[in-house]
Amino acid sequence: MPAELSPIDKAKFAAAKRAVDFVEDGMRVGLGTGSTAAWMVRCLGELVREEGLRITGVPTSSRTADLARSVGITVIGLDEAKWLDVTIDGTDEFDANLNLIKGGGGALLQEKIVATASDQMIVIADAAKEVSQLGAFPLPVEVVPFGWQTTKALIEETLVSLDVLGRSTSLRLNGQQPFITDEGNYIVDLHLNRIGNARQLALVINQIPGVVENGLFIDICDVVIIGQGDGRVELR
Ligand code: ABF
Repeated sequence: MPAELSPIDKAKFAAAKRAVDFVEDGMRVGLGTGSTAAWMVRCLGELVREEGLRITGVPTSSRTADLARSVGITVIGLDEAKWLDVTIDGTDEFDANLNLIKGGGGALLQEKIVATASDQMIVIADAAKEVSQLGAFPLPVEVVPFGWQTTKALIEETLVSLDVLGRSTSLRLNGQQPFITDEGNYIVDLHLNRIGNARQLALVINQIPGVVENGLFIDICDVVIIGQGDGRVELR
């Protein structure tokens, strides 16, 4: 373990280190985005460089692609890989059913496409990401820039019709400008406090024209590896 890590980084590192045990020679691996996933990419890079592990990585963001190349991982696109053995990614929240809110880092669309195209999705998280009910973390929704205000209004109407609590929405900004995803889209964050029926919400939001994808990952994750500040890990 790298020296001088804060307890939270020790937890993220511990989860990441355990996750790479699932990666075998010759595998095609989906590489997640975020600070926890970055530890996993570094750990995989070490195995590639020092133990000759042969893998190909499919990154879920331009940031992860840059990091993966810099640590010696061969990077290919999803269409070249076609199907992946495993994807390892972080999360913003997970619940007891291993359902997730993702997308705080803005990469939810590629993350969902890549995870769905994998035999197995492993999530790595520190213990603070565990919740009894999803929704305290704002739910990211990726929308196309054309007519985004209309799309945002339709999302708000939908929340009212579903009687979802909270309901405030905000366009994600990067300084004074809209945050732009790798696909050139915007993100609307939904401040809901808690989500009663995550499966229904995920389906209904995706039916709104202008919505590309939402950050609810329902029945996609197979295993969560929870890291603790003292380096212990727990698998769910
Ligand atoms: C990605 O990175 C995202 O889906 C999630 O939003 C975020 C988690 O970041 P971190 O690991 O830095 O907490 O996994």
